[in-house]
Amino acid sequence: MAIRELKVCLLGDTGVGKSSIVCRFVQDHFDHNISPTIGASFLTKTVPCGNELHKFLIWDTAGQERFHSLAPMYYRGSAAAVIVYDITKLDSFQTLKKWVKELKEHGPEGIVVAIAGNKNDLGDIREVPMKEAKEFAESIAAIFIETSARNAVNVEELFQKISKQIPPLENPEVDSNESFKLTQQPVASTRRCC
Ligand SMILES: Nc1nc2c(ncn2[C@@H]2O[C@H](COP(=O)(O)OP(=O)(O)O)[C@@H](O)[C@H]2O)c(=O)[nH]1
Ligand SMILES: [Mg+2]
Repeated sequence: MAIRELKVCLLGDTGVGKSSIVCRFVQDHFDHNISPTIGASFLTKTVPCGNELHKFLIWDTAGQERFHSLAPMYYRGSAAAVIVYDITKLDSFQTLKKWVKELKEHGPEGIVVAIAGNKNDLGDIREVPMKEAKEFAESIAAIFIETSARNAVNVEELFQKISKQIPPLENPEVDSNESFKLTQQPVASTRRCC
């Protein structure tokens, strides 16, 4: 079975749960006291998709404004971007819209965009209606899903949806689609395991 390496980056405000989503996906673990990401961290996970294996090379970025200028290093050459907001923080949904704009203007052509409304276990203090987020995602042809890294809700599904949206290789023997390969290793990164 052909293995395809797919670079994926996670973008979004600090505290929305990007690292927790990655941690849940890769290690099926949730850490209530997860430490803030500095720069970015890198993890991988391989999943089957049809006749292929998708090896996700996941760059989990730091959400702080001071790291924003590093973001292009992580979305450059990415097959997909997961933009995460916190359903209990309206501000984080506004930030998401800024990321969508930035990706549209500077991101790789054809990048798969997935919008993840995280912390859906906190529905009683929700600030972002699901309908509004879903309609926004539809308007930009993005994947939409609400997740809970804490309760392991829809995290696998998020990456499955991304996998399905990546067009299969015409010739699986040769991975010739350069835009989907990891072309450049960012220099400012820390390797952190959750
Ligand atoms: N209730 C709840 N808390 C979460 C969830 N995901 C993350 N958190 C918490 O939100 C805080 C920030 O998470 P973190 O993954 O560091 O966010 P990041 O800055 O976007 O990487 C931490 O206290 C997490 O425990 C979730 O799905 N539900
Ligand atoms: Mg983080």
